[in-house]
Amino acid sequence: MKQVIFILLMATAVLLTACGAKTETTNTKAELSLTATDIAFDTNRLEVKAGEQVHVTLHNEGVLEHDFSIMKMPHTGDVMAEESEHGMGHDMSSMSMEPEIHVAAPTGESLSVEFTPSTPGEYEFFCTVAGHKEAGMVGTLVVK
Ligand SMILES: [Cu+2]
Repeated sequence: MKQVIFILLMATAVLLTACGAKTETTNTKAELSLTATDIAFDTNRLEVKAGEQVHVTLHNEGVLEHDFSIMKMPHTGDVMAEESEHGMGHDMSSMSMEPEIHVAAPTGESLSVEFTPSTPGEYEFFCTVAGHKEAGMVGTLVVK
């Protein structure tokens, strides 16, 4: 008898999980990760869908500070960027304008930024630290 109850409980759990999974698909989130080293990103192409919430985690495995930035990209809602507890290591005052999407990770840290692109297109992402973009820390975020 105990076994029957156990099986019934298991069946209920499976049904509940199935329902839960269904509601989750209506609120999809694209999880992307990017690793920065000195001086490169591990990928130069990221693909997401318009209207989908994107969560990008930047893992800094280099000894320098690196960031993930997009100067201009149409998006809906707020851009939520994590900030390091250790403060920002680089000065961005030399930039003529602030990037709309920006997350900076000091060495050894992984920090993320969340945003929802609204318009299909190709947008450049890069590291704003002086000289890094020129050294190859640049890529394309493709919004489909
Ligand atoms: Cu960099």
